[in-house]
Amino acid sequence: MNPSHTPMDPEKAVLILVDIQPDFLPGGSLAVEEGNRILEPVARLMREGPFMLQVATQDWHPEDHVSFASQHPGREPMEVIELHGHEQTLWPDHCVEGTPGAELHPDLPWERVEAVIRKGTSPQADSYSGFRNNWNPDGERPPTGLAGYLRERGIEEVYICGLARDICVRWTAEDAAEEGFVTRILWDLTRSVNPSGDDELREELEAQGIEIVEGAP
Ligand code: VGL
Ligand code: ZN
Repeated sequence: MNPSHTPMDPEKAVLILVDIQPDFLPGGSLAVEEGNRILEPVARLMREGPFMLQVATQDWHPEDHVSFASQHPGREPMEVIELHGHEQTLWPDHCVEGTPGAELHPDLPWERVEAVIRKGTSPQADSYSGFRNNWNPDGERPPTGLAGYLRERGIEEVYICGLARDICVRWTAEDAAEEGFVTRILWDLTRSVNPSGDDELREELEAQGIEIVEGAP
């Protein structure tokens, strides 16, 4: 870890594993370039890492989910529309509930994980962050309960890995920081949908007090 960071206290630290699912890996329907490269080091961290608590998020959409371009006649994946007053990227169909692409990736030791937060389960709203849904039709971002769960467990530090760095990892980190957790992204254990924006992303995250950790925590 970067020596400028306060050292971690394993008793107060959670590892959040974001959306490590086959649809986000090469060969999947919303494949993140090099997403497979994180699998081995993440598995090692889950087995041998210092964290007293591990939780996961799982993107889990109904087949008619509003984020799917297929639900918007004439639209293509990656187009941006306005939805409930905010920008919404339209995605290829992905992580449809109950399909193999939506499973927690079979190569990882999920038995170590105490809680799995499924998100994006409502047809009408997307959900990138593990802490709060994206905006619903009422213009609210309802909490998932994860912040309270972590606080009740005495957690003060949040370490985040998984996919995708520039979407769900980013939103999860921003909400964690806003909830008052010391928030660190395990940069090497994430990959972006759009890697060309990584330098800018890093600056924007650091400006919000989110720490970028390279190498092992
Ligand atoms: C994600 C786009 C759509 C992610 C989920 O896990 O980063 N990205 N749904
Ligand atoms: Zn999704």
